[in-house]
Amino acid sequence: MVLEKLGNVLKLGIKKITNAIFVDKKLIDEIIKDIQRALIEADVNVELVFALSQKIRKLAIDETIKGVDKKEQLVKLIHDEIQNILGGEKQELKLQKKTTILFLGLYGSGKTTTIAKLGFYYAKRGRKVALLGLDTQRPAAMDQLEQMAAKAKIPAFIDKEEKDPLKIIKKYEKDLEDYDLVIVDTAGRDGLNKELIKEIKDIEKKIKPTHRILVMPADIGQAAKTQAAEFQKALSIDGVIITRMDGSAKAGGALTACAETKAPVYFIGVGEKIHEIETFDPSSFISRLLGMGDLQALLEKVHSATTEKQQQRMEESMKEGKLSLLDLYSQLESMTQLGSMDKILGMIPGLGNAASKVPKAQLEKQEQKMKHWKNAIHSMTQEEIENPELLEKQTGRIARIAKGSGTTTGEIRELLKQHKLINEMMSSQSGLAEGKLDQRTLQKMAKKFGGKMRR
Ligand SMILES: Nc1nc2c(ncn2[C@@H]2O[C@H](COP(=O)(O)OP(=O)(O)O)[C@@H](O)[C@H]2O)c(=O)[nH]1
Ligand SMILES: [Mg+2]
Repeated sequence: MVLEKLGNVLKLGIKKITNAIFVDKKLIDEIIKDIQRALIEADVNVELVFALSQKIRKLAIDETIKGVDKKEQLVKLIHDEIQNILGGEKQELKLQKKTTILFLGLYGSGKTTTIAKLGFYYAKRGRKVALLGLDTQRPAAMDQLEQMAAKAKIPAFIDKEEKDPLKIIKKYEKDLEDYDLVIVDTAGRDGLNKELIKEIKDIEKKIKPTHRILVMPADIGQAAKTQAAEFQKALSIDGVIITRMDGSAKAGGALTACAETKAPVYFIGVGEKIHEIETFDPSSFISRLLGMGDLQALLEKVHSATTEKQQQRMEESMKEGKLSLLDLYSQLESMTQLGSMDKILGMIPGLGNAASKVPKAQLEKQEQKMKHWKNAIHSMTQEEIENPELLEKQTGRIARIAKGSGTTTGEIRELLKQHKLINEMMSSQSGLAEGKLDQRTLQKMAKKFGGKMRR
């Protein structure tokens, strides 16, 4: 499908957000630029593209949301906004016990083909379907409907001689009473002119259709907006089917244009064959673009990628013998998700066993403390997270952070001390540089770490 490229760009953007440790301005600018280009290539209205970029940027610079929360919200925002510009919630064509659907559209839009497809679609779902041919304008129109109906194995009521659609209606009125779904083919025109409007209105008066559906080909792109609006005004259509979605670079334009005019897209045509019709659901459409089940699956990926990445980073820092406050931050963050204190111990290479030596109640108490620390780190600037020495030098900062995070200056001092301690322990162990430790050093470390925690 043509929109595949848009899907790839969105997938890449989401992956970049997912894997980033910090969602910074540079990253956001880059992602916005990619998404903009892809949306415009998919023929989406520039204004919509711009509005989406603004929303992403606004959320990205929002200081009150941090870490995984920010990533999660960004991914959700991109997903939801694209779903909105595609039409939001799925709208279903509601059939009654007896339903008549009147098809409208210009020449060559795909009416006749789509009527047969839709008949086939509903016949398979147990409806008793008949097609009624009222296109008396085109010489071969009735033959075409007859052939298509044969492919769908449903009856078509046609008259190859009669030129007055109203007479054809009268002729088959009785026969059609036996069917619970009648789909009506009408003549098109080059444009929506008075003649076409009158013809449709006359037919409508006689048939009293349940639905009036406009058929438009995807190739018209954003022009779908004007066309849908015109048909809505003149003939109060209640929905749209977009055909030729399989081949047009303007498919995105046609889809989003319909959403703008609030004309629900019920079905899309994705090929010339009788079964090549699909219901249109913005949310599953995006899932397909993103190659991901649903939003939930996407968000789960944000979480798992975050912890994997953080773990990797942590291990690297360990090897270098330096654990920054940033690493501690990452760990605290993933811990709150993973939920247990012994995870952090387990993540330190070679310290896995030490976890079992710390009593359970102790761990729970420590977890509580960790939550406070996490809040405190949330209230720090990026500069402070990267250079905690700043806090020791300028104690005013500690007071500010404590106030902002609902913690005490004592707790923050303890966090800094703890962080320093871990670093000291690590740099004093030369073995760590190679990522391995002997048994005695390990035990010493575990004791020291556990001992500190007991306070
Ligand atoms: N590739 C493709 N072609 C389609 C689709 N729907 C219709 N067509 C083609 O579009 C052309 C016009 O279709 P037709 O049903 O005759 O349009 P009408 O004049 O509105 O009745 C035909 O060649 C169809 O085969 C579609 O979903 N995909
Ligand atoms: Mg036709």
